[in-house]
Amino acid sequence: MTHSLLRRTLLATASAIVLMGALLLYPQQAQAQNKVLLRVSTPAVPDDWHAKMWTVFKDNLEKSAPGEFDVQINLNATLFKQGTEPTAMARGNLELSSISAFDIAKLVPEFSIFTAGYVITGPEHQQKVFNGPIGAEMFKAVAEKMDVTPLSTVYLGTRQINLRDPRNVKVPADLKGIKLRMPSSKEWLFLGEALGATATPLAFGEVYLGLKTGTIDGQDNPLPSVRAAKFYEVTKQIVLTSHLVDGIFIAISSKALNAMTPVQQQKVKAAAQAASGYNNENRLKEEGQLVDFFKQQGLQVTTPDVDAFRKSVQTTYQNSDYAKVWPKGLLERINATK
Ligand code: KDO
Repeated sequence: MTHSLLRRTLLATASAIVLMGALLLYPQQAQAQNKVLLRVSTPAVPDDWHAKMWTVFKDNLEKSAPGEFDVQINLNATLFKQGTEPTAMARGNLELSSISAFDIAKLVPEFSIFTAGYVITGPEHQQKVFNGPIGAEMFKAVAEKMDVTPLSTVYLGTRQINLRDPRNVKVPADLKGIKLRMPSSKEWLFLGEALGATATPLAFGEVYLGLKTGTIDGQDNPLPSVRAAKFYEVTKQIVLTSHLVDGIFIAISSKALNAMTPVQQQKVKAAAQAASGYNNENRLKEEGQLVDFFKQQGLQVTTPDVDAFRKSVQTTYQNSDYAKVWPKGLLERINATK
């Protein structure tokens, strides 16, 4: 053996010994490096069910695959701005989020059928549609066009209108001139306009202040989110329009999913199901109890002519460009799903 070869062999042996020593001394750090990183980003506030469900997701994975995953939960849109999550996931900068039909419709236009008011009729209908053949077809298109894979359907709740100042609202015309905050995309703004209001874009995190200062006259959200984000502190009325049975989808970057073993993929899917199950059960229960809570807080809770809202919103969508890209017969199939 030449002198230099001997030196290199000795050096390699020494580094191997140092590495083995480090692994023995710091097994946790070594393990952390091998863990599958799952970063979660959501605009949800900590006290909302679809924020808490991520802890269920994390705990479920920790039980089924101890030490295999490093789940990092980021709430309040601190990691990615609301609505930018799908792009971040497709680029590999984010692994998980809960994405809305509105986010999806930007890239999968036919998905806009689920952004239309009064299409899905209730939480059960929602689960049946998305857990059946329609969901399978639509999710396939999502995976193909967006590089993200939906894992489960989360009931966000039924959206209601929430106003800063009380107003007699019976039909859409009664919302004329109302600056109704909607999330920032044209699909959301269209829904606000279809309700008869002047839709004003604003991120979820800015709504409380907007209501407080009066830069907006109202907002729409499901009742559990009105409670969790404390919008009832800065508003005086809830109008029960029930205009959108809203769903979000726990989705994972396809790149991240494909890098896992089949067993890990199954465990991640099961954890997503457990998380949405937890949300759906608790949110539904709470949604049924909140009218009393808001009344106790001094808010007026009123019921408009929901049929008038339904007719007007449905006609607006049917006559829009959105309906032109809905696959033939899809609306009828959704309506027939029981
Ligand atoms: C909202 O901004 O009004 C909305 O309800 C839209 C949903 O798609 C979802 O992003 C939700 O906010 C956030 O998760 C905060 O609850």
